[in-house]
Amino acid sequence: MRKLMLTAVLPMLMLTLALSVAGCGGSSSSGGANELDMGSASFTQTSITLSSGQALHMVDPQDTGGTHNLCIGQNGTCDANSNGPSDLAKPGMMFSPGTTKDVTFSAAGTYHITCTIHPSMNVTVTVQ
Ligand SMILES: [Cu+2]
Repeated sequence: MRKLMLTAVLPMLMLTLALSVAGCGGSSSSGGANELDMGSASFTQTSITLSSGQALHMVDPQDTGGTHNLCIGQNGTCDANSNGPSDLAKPGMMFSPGTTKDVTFSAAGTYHITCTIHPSMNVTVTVQ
């Protein structure tokens, strides 16, 4: 009985190990200070700080991301008079799992980014 259990559990352990190693390799270029990560219905952070002219690297992960429509605004409503990047102006920028996009904030200031699909999805971008 014990031998049977081991035979069943070992290959699963090996598979889990192999998958986690592959996962690490794939994300080696992520995690930069200018990276904004998305979950299925949220951002993984509430604020991010950039220097003027530095790109905001927006990542909607293939495995843990979701469908998002991001724009400058708050609580699910795009700001019609936003002075942020035109890509993030109303009606917004669509993301699906596996999408990565960069936008550049050319002017210093404080910007709010929200998701029209998930109104509680908000992040504050400070450009110095
Ligand atoms: Cu969303």
